[in-house]
Amino acid sequence: MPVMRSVLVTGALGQIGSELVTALRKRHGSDRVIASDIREPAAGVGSVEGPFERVDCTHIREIENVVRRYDVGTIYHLGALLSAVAEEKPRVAWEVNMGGLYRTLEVARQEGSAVFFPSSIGAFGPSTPRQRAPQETLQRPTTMYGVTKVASELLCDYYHSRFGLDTRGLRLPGLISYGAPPGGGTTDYAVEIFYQAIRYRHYTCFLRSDSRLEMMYMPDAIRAMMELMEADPNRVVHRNAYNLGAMSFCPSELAEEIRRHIPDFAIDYDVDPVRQAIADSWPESMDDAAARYEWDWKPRYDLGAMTRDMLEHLAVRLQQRG
Ligand code: AKB
Repeated sequence: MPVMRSVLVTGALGQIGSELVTALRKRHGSDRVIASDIREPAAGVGSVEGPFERVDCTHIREIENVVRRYDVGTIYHLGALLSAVAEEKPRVAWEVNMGGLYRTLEVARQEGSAVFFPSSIGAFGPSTPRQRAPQETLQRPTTMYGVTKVASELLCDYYHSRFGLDTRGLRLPGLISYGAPPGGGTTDYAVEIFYQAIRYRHYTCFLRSDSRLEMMYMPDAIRAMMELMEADPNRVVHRNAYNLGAMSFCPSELAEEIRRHIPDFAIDYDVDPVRQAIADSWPESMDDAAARYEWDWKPRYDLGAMTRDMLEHLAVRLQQRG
């Protein structure tokens, strides 16, 4: 029987990476999944019980060394800047998001590894239909984050058609989780609100009350990434990248849902013009029919189920932290 090649996760200490590493280690065994990040892990971080390597993805030798040393067959390349930070530092965003992906693809080409990369709802812009943005549609984003996401989709397509590389990606919506916090995204409000609701029964939101966006609970997103990478290659047509959806809501609706569990929870608004402009340029929802048809994607959490689960788990976590 052939020995399974290892899996490498870049950006493993981030919001997605920390949970993806845990899920992959459950599936393939701890020593088969290499966590890597530009930062060193804090002692006692659960997701790094297993091999960890410090890797700066803008340095090709650092990726190459790890991929060769561990015989990596699949790379989940998550190391990237999110939308609001990318607007603050567009030059760094280009270097990290594009430079990191380009070098990862080059190493994957040399070593015959498959690559997953996270595109985003941010790959769309104001000229994209706002409701149920189609799988194939206009993509003219107005943010540096969006520019890097569209360019990444195209670069992954190029490596697939030109070199036969197995590249696959998802246009992720805003992700909600109680593990590692997101850093510098436009949809981060939908995570912060839970922390503030439990701690203070109050949250000041940086987006307008009616800013509707596509969202997803992290367990669904992690399952989607793993299912996509395991999907039958003959069925994977829209590989770079699939629209992915689960629920679409605005801050006032999320607050209403939280109030079902915390009746005295209050929300007010202090709109950040930068993040509001980013949100206004994105569609409110995505049509994920291609993912459903080509690799049987189906979300498990809607707004009600996600809110219940978030509040339960986060309350326990915050109590443990004291
Ligand atoms: C962000 O807000 O930047 C991300 C995303 C939707 O890509 N969460």
